[in-house]
Amino acid sequence: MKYRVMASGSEGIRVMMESALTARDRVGVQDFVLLENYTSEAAFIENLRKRFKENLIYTYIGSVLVSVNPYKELEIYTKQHMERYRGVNFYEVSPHIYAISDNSFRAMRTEGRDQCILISGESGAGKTEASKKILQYYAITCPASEKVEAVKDRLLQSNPVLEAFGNAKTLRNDNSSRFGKYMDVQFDFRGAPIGGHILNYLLEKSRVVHQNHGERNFHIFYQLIEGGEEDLLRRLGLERNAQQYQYLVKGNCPKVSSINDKNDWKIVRKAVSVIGFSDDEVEELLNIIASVLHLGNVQFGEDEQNNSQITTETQIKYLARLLGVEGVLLKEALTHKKIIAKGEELVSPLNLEQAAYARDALSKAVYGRTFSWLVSKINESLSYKDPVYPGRKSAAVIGLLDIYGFEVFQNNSFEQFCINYCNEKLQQLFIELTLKSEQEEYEAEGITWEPVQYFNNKIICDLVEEKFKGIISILDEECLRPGDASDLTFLEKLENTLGGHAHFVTHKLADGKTRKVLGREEFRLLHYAGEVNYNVNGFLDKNNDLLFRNLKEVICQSENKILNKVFDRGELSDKKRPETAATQFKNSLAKLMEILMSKEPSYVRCIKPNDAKQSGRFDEVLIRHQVKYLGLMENLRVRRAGFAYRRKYEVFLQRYKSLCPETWPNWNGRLVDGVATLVKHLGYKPEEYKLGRSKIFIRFPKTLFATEDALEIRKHSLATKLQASWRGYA
Ligand code: AOV
Ligand code: MG
Repeated sequence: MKYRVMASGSEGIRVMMESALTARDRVGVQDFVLLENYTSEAAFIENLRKRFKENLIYTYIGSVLVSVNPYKELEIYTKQHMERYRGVNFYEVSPHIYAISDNSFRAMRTEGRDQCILISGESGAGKTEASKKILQYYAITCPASEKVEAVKDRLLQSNPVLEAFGNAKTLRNDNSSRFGKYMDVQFDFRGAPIGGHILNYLLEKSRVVHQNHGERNFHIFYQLIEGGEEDLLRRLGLERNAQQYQYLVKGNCPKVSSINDKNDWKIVRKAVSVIGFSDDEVEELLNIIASVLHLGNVQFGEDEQNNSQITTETQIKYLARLLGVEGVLLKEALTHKKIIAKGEELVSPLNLEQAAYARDALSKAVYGRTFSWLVSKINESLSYKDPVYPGRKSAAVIGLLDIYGFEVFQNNSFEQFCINYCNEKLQQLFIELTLKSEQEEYEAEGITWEPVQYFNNKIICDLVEEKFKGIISILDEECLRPGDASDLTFLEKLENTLGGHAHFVTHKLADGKTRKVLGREEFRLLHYAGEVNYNVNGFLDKNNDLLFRNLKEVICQSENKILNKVFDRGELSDKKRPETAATQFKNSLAKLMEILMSKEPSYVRCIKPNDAKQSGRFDEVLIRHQVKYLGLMENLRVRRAGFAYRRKYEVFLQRYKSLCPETWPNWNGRLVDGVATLVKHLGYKPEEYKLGRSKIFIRFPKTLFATEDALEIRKHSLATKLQASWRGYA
């Protein structure tokens, strides 16, 4: 900085000084661990900024990859780049998503342990792009055979399909994931990808029937309308004009400059055939998508008794044909409600509002379940079957987690509540696995060091999920309570139970001085990533997620094979109330945490550089906020206060024993003594390492580099000697 100020008077001097600046001054350090002033947030951000300006979007904190969304295509994802990272040690090449991918892959191969790569960051930060890059890396660099090629294709092609049906334009991201995705890539003993399995989490179904201003419905609707062939649209009874469809006009945003729906349609059509959907399945799938659009256009009028009546016969005609149901029954079910009380069927007419509600509930249910079918269909196509031993599982897996990022809108509802809760859980896992476990490991190994303080968001996870007094429990209680339960009584109960909690506020509890007063229907959660106000309107309904019985009956009779599979008649006789949406989500997240805990994790922490989705803009305030809540400074301090590398004694000795005459070819004493002898011979200085109970801890990466280099040299000179001796024989 000083140089620049001095030089500003004269261009000549400036250029000279500039060229005198080392590359490091210009591009910063590639691992934050190497920052001199590593406790300074300003230095951290400055390093990110320098690198971002040079299109260096990746930087490490030890083994954690920090990635800043460039919002432009960079020439760093070519095959040549992939080759550069293949089989190369983490620190020998510049930071890259491929380095993380390769590192996990090699760890899986050498240690035989399942891996997972956890990608986090707020909405639009680049998680989905990162996960796609990782998958591409495996598809291109891993060993292949004809059969494996087909699997690789299917793995890659699953993305456009799932994105078409599960992603949408939001105000935060033009291609926002509206479902959570965890994908296992399965490898065989040679390291070839042989299959995969996807777990999906809570799709934001409400988007099917409503979008906020400036947002869109799921991509597939626009793709079909823009790209669908003439005769296909004719068959489906659709017009090539999104404005015609009530479900597509709510956000007043039919076209997005960054999206080419027509082209995407072609990509998706190709992808479904690669995955192995039959023509019939594609037809039935599109029938469902078109039906949802027709359902949205079903309108109601009122008779003299204020009972609803359908006024749009054409839609019903199409619906009956596309869904394979009886039009009369569908009409009846859309305007009446059937309940069974004391073994007797009671049918009552619906008023206008109720009928619209029933129609939307049907659209959501149909779309949501079709999405789950889609995932199971993809899983079928990716599933690995050993040709010789059908029951045999893959040798190991690498899991990729790409969920919806933390999000705050003007109006936040049940969906944001679930999404942000999910992000809390992921942050909790990060804390458990990096900050906490790192410190615990030092303790267990008897290594002395200075503990680092960090904010543990467990308190917020508990606030949401604790039994009996967590928000989800209280919500469920209201959902199950007969009588006058409503969104507002839910809010009241929250106030009574959680008032005083450090991370929970409502208008009654806010002091008005320090916090903006909230609306009467709102509660605020102080998330690890920031404050979010949630409007309770619709919480009970979305959590109940119920479909009127007679609509279910009609759909269960559908001739559409997909619907027939996903709406099971058994449900109609099921007396037990299904789990609420939030509880299902909570349980599925708990299972996900278990899966992730059982694997060796790597982390990608994505940062969004600005809210305008623009390239080249580095909004410091926004970035500082993310650096803070992602806990990157704490992450760095733990890393620096500690040791960059740790290896079990036996692993360390095994790898490097050839470098010391006393440990080569075998060391017969205690492992710790062997390692001590070895590092003494290698000239490690006392401040460079520590010996724990079962592991050696190496403070700086450069120490290990030097040792790796020595090993390379030795291997090389051995090979040269061997060649020379062969030549001698010849
Ligand atoms: P997200 O997954 O983190 O948000 P995406 O991965 O969808 O965010 O990224 C948002 C957009 O940023 C993409 O559509 C690209 O235009 C751009 N982008 C991200 N990463 C890169 C990259 N490495 N190179 C070029 N452009 C990139 V969300 O799913 O909303 O939480 O729910
Ligand atoms: Mg995404």
